[in-house]
Order: sequence, then structure tokens, then C-alpha cells
Amino acid sequence: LEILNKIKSSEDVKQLPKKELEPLCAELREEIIQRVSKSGGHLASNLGAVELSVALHRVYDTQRDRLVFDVGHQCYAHKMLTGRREDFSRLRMLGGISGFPKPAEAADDACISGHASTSISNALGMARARTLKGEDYSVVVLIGDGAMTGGLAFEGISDCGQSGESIVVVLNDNNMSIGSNVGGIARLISNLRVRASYMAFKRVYRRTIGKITKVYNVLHTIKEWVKDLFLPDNMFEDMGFYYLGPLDGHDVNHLETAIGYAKSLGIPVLLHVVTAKGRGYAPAETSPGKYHGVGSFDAALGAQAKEAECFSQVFGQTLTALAKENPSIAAITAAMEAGVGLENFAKAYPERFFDVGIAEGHAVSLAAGMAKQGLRPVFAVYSSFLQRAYDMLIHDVALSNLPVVLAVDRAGIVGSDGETHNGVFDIAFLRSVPSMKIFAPSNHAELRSMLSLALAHDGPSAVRYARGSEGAFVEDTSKQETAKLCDGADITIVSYGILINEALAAAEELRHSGINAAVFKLNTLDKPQTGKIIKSAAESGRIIIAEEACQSGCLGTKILSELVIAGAEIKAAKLINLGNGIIVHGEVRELWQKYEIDSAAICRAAREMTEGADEKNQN
Ligand SMILES: Cc1ncc(C[n+]2csc(CCOP(=O)(O)OP(=O)(O)O)c2C)c(N)n1
Repeated sequence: LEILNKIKSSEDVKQLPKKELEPLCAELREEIIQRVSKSGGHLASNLGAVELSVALHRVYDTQRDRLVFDVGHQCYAHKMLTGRREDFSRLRMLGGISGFPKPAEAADDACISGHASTSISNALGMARARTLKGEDYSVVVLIGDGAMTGGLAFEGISDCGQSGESIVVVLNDNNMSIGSNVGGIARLISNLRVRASYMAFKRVYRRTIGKITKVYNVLHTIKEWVKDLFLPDNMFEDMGFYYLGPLDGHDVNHLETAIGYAKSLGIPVLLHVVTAKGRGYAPAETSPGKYHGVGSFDAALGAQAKEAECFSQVFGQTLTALAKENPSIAAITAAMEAGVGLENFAKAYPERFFDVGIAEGHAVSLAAGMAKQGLRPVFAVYSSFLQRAYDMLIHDVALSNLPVVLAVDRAGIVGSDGETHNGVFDIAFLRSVPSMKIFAPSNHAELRSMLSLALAHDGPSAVRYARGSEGAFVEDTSKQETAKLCDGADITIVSYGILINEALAAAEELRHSGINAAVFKLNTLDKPQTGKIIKSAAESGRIIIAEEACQSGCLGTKILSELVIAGAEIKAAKLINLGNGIIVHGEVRELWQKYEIDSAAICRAAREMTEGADEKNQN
């Protein structure tokens, strides 16, 4: 990789002779495929944005100028061009570089991103700060057509268009979200592509007919009329943007010229660029959805490992089966059909399946409307993406006590996607939603049962489950709100969800060293029945509450306050949770260890709490 080896910074990209740009793109592609095949990560989106990344670095100085990525999953070429190529050996690993933009890694990353549709707002904020402070730098956004389906993007467009700020929004249109892009915005963007053929026609027309003045004049009038009749309205122009495009997003030289021109205009410009997701790697080009996010894979064959049955699949199968019996069940996803396991449901009941685009807030309000009129909507959503629908949960769902079911996937630490994707806040925010029932299945059988319980619940409910598969504990205890899994007089351990496996492993380990722990599992988290727990803790005098959640709003503080209110005599108590800091990326198990919520940490805490207990008892 001769040319890529020379690139250590954005500046080096600018120094390259034009003829080396295409070969540089080919090398970047090769490097991305090789690196991602080893570490896993986002593949197809990065392959599609190679020429765009190079062209942006030809025009902008990312140390000074602000390049804002939407979602940020397409930033690999940018990272490789800004001195982080070697760091890809530890991409998304604990202590290694993030798969998303991260200013702490390099000044070239303007801001953290990971969630869709925030880029234009963020960038406009930066542009306004520049103007108010009288500073001189450029602001540019790279946003996909999928991210444009999020309403937030349009709040940004609306404000930005009328701001007069010098800002370039590059719309990377590959006609794909993770899967096919959906909805009116997708149609609108694809309509704009009609212009590509129109522009090509116009060039030929100028070259030929344009030479004969008389004929030209007549035809020109007809042409303008035809254009008005058939070319779609350009919403971006209507909202105050200068629209350029659509452009071939894999012609690096043309891109450089167009981006340079857009920048020189000094007003809000929308540059529409057409790319192919997965470009240059046949398996990803053929199935871009499958290669959106991948684990490690065989680069030569494109073969990805088959994953074990996971919670998402169990959810999808169960809901599809329940929908057969209950025609009022409808399933909603916000652009995550495959991720949340709804592919089979969509095939079986296409009329009851709704992919709303990247629009979680809309999905919740939509579910509210459906529930109000007698349907049983189930919105399957990753925990971290549900965060942006908090108001709709309260305003549209809870105030009317509507039977909307949230299937909260990826609850807890998600691993290599890291800080933007960890589902560590849902307990805190869902517990604060009035009358929200929260189920916490620990295994596949419980997910099946609890989904049925949620659907039978007369009011809002959430079923939250982890990324990946169940652990050793596979018993279905869903009939009890709080289940006692083992007896023990020395200490009481409480946990729920997938972390129950750590609590049980700890209890087993402790038993070998003569410490007997009672283990309780919470199956509902809104108003857990803690009577048995309080009694057990009052008897042993020691309690540990272990959770894979942030500390604010956790169950531990609730149970401790109940112990105090009950006047229980507690000698020692320990809350094991994720605290209130930011949870980084890495393997889930490594992170459980790092943040001290695994079985070893539970054992350590129990030992400290019981140390010398026998002697004290004898005294
Ligand atoms: C709020 C939110 N919801 C869902 C996602 C999951 N997600 C990541 S990328 C993506 C598709 C983005 O499509 P697009 O912007 O067109 O980029 P492409 O991958 O096609 O390059 C989705 C739905 C997210 N990151 N943020």
C-alpha cells in the first residue's frame, strides 16, 4: 500500500498529485476490508464513503475545519488518513480506537457521534459559534440518506437553511439505511436523482441543438416547461439551501472540485452525492445490509460466522407466533428490522409490520395512536436509541396509560460499539415513566413468557433484554415477580437480567469458601416485590445488589431505601453497578470485569462484607 503508507495526516492527502487519488482510494478500500475482516466493525458504509473521505480531506483541514459525521460509522477512511491507521489493529477493542468519531483520539474528529440525524444541528451550532466569535474555519457535514429519515435532521435543515451560515451538507445517498431506505424522504431523495439523467441530457443537448440558435430558443422554452413538469421539487432549495448534484460519489476528482466549489459559496449548500454501499467488495455490494456491521470474517470468501440463537431472534419468533393468534398485534421498527429480529414477522405479516425509518420518537407516538384505537403495537428498539423518545413515552403513551409494548433490545453493555450504544440508562428513564411495567427476562424462555405478559398488560410496558444469547441460567421464573434462586444465611445477593448468571456463579464460588448466599432475581423492575428480599437481608444483615445499569435510578438505591424504611438492621450493603460515568467500548465480559460487576467482583464484595463475621458473632 505504497500511497497510503505516505499518508500521516490530512495535509499529506492534499500534497498528493491528482493521479494518485484513485490508487489511494483503492488502497484504502483494501485496508478497510483487511482490517475489518479481522476486528469486525462497520464495513459496507465505510467502503461506500472512501472517495468522499479523500475528497473532503483534499478540500478541508480537519485539524481546524469541523467535519461532522452523522452516525459516524463511515469514519474509517477518515481515521486512516489522520494518523490512526496502525491503531486499527485494536479497532473497537478495550483501550483501542473507537469505531466512531472521537475527539479524544484526534483533533480531526469534530465531535462524538453514533446516533443518527444529529449532525446538521451539531454542525450549525459550530458554525454559529464561529460567527459569533469572529473565527475563521469551515464546517462540513457528511450525512447518509438513511439518517435523513430522522426528524431531527430536518429540524437541523430547517434552521440551517435560513441561517445564512457558510456550511456544506454532503448527502451521501446510497439508497440504503442498514437495509433498504424507507418512506417519503427516501422517495424524495431518489426523485432528486432523476436530475442526474436530466443533467446528462442537458449537456448533450447544449453540445448539439445548442449550436442552432433559432431551434435552440424554441426548444429551450419547451425544455424549461418539461423540466418544471417532470423534475421533482427540490425541498432542500425550498428550505434555503443551495442544492448541487446529484454527483457520482466514486469519482474522487469530480468530488474534490464540487466540494471545493460548495465550500467557496459561503452559504448553506447541500451537495447530493450518489454512492454504492459496499463499493469495491463484491459480497458487501451484493448484500450491503448483511455487511453493514460485521464480526470478523473471511475476507477472501466474504463468509461470516453463524451466530448462536440470540434474544433478538427469540423475540422475533415469539412475536410472530403470538401475532398468529392475535390479529391486533402490530410490530414497529425504526430502521432496525434485522437487528431487532423482525425479518420473519415482516414476511409473515407485511400489513402489520411498520419500518418507520430512523425515527424513534415518531415510532413511539405512532404506537400510541395504534394502541388508542385498539391495536397492540410492539415497538422493538435498541435501548440506547429509545433514549430520544423519552418525551413521547410520557406524553403520548403514559399520560393515557396506553398498552404499548416496548421490546428493549441491547439493554446493558453492548460491547464494541461502545459509549454511544451502551444501553445503560433505560432502567433509570423507564422507571420514571408513570405506570410503565418493566420486565427483565434473564433467558430465552423468560423472554417468551414475559413478552406474553407484557402484551396482556393493560398499560405501557417494556421488556428489556441483553445483546446476544442467554447464559447458564435457563429456568423460566417469570410467574413470580421476585424469584428466590438459592438459600443462604450469610449474605443476600440480588440481581436481574443476564447478570443473574454472575450472581449465581458468585454464590457458587462463595459456597466453596463456606459463605452461604441467598440469591434473588427481580423479574419486574418498576415496582419490584421486595418483601422476601428485605426479610432475607434483615436476617443475614448483608446485601449486595448487582446491576448492569447506571447508578442513578438503579434498583439498588430503591431496595436500600426500603430496608431503611422497614427498619432492618443492616451490617453491610454494597451496590454493584456501572456508576455514573461513561462506559467505553470493548468485549462485554472485559467490561464487566473493568467496571467490577462480574462474578469475581460480587465475590470480592461478599468476602469483604463477611470477613471476620464469625469472630464478631462469637464476641
Ligand atoms: C438514533 C439511531 N437509530 C438507529 C441507529 C442505527 N443505525 C446505524 S447506521 C443506520 C443506517 C444509516 O443509514 P445512512 O445514514 O444512509 O448511512 P449508510 O450506512 O447507508 O452509509 C442505522 C439505522 C442509529 N445509529 N441511531
